[in-house]
Formats: sequence, C-alpha cells, structure tokens
Amino acid sequence: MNGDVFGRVMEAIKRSDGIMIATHIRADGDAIAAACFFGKLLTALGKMFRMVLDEPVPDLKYGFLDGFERFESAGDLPVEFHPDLVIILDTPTFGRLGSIAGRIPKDSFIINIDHHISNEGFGGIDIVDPEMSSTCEILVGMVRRYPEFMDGHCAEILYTGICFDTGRFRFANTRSGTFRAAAYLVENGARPDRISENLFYGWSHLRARILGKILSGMQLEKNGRIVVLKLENDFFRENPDGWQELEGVSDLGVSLKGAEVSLFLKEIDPGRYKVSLRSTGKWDVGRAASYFGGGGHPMAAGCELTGDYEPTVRKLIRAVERFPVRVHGCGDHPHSE
Ligand SMILES: [Mn+2]
Repeated sequence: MNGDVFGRVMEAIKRSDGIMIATHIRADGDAIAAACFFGKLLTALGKMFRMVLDEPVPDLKYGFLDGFERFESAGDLPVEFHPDLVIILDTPTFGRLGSIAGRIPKDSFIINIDHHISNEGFGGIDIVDPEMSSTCEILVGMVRRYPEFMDGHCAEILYTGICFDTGRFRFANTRSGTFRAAAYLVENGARPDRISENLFYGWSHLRARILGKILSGMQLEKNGRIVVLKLENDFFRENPDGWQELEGVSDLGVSLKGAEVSLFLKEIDPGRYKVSLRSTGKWDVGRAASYFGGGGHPMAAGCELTGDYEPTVRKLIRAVERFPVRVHGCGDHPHSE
C-alpha cells in the first residue's frame, strides 16, 4: 500500500463534519462488518455519521455485531442529510450502491476501500487491494496502524468480514496473510466459534426447506462438470426478503464431486434471473459474468439475464466455456486446485 494511506483516511475523517458510511446492495458479511468497523471508529472519534444500506431491512443475522443497530436504509435518510465525506466499502462500482448513490452529494469527498479487482477507483482516496481476501482484511491494516481503536468488538467485526468472504478460510482467496490477520484478531478477542455459528449455522426452517428443494432440482450438464441450480419466482413472491436465506447456496453446486462450475439461477421477477456463478478454478466465471454486464472474481461472480429458462442456461454455459483460466493466469496459486 502506497505511503501512509490510512493516515490520509484519518485526516479526511478528522476534517469532516458529516459522514456517510455506505456499501453495496444486498450487503454481505464483509460489507456489513466493514461498515460496523467505521461506525465504531467514528463513534470513538465523536463524529456525526450515518450508516446506510440500500435495502429497507438489513440481514438480521449480523445483529450480533457491535453497532449493527445504527444501520438505516437510504430511503429513510432525512432530506437534510448532506455528508461532506462518504466512506464506500466493498463496492467495486457506483452502480452497486443501488439507491444509496442518489443520496451522495456531488461535492462530497469519497474514500473507496475495496478488494474487488473490478473496482473503478472512484474515490478521492482509493484503497483497493485485490490481493486481500476481504475489505475487512484491508481494515486490519488500518487498525494495526491505529491500535488504540482495537478492542474485542472491533476484533469480532473484522474477523466476521474475513471469515465470511473466505467461506471460513476455505476459498482460494485465503492466503497466509489472511491467517496472520485472523490470528491477530483472535489475540484481541475475536471468538471463531461464536462468529461461525452466527454466520453459517442457526438456519431458519425456511432455509432448510428451500435448500432441499434447490438441491433436489439440480441439473447436471457437461457430464456433471457444470451444476445448474434454480429457484423459481414464486419463492420470491412468497418471501420478499427470502434472498437472505440463500447465502452460500451457489457454493453447494461446486461442492459436488467433479463439478467445475455452478450456476444458480434465481428468478427474481418472472423471466428475470439473478445468477450466481462459482468456479473451482478451471473457468473464469468473473469474465463470464462481465460478458452479461455483471462482475466479480474468477471464482465467484454474478450477473442478471432475462429470457426463458432453458435458453438462458445454454447462454450461460456457452459464456463460461469461453473463459478457461490460463495456467497461473488469475493470481491463483498453482496448488490451489
Ligand atoms: Mn468483500
């Protein structure tokens, strides 16, 4: 990281009178945790701030994080809220902010902290490091720089983001530095058992039932190398916040023996599919998703498509097969398969 970039972040915060903390639509564990980290920091500094999400209801499974109750939806912000500083976390493009984007004043200063390779560098300060597993792993660097802000809650928050984005230290983005960051957080009071339980277990009955339905409907293509999972629109009609129950489902596809790619098609509106793509490393699903205007990483990506189901699946499979991973071509370690 160039120079004292966290020092510049701290200077910008100290100069500011009103701050917005923002993150991407359908905020996940890393996004929520990174926002909570800044919530704690700004509280400690006595700053006026608001923590903003696109969605009206945040995912309550992150309710154990200190400061979670400070989240509010962009739709509920008072009209007079006019931040001079906006801290945007885990968000590669402005478009991914959803309805929050419209609440960011044109003349505000932006701090952009992210680990997505596709980050567009839209900040006055950009801290973008695709080598990092998660935005929270980047923020461990900040709390090492300012250890006076470290405590048990802070450690728990940052461990949550790392644990979430690495799938419990399982994905290829888990490097030795990730474990060093995690060890530092455990030394400072993060409890791996409690955090894993909150993030990955304690399933709702709805989740258990829907997982059963999705898996029993699974479709195997290309001799099982591509696993297609599907969830029809009636689920979303009956459970408007049901997408929160679907976290991790796309990873199940690539858990199958012989699977190289999983495609999870969620019919969010009739004939409109939000697709999650996962790869074991042979195919670059990030590039396949970009082909349809989406994005992500080589191993995990998302996009949206409209059309009839079967032709949509064919289109997706053709796109995946256009982007084999060149040997050592995606920053993956050669032994990561
Ligand atoms: Mn992330």
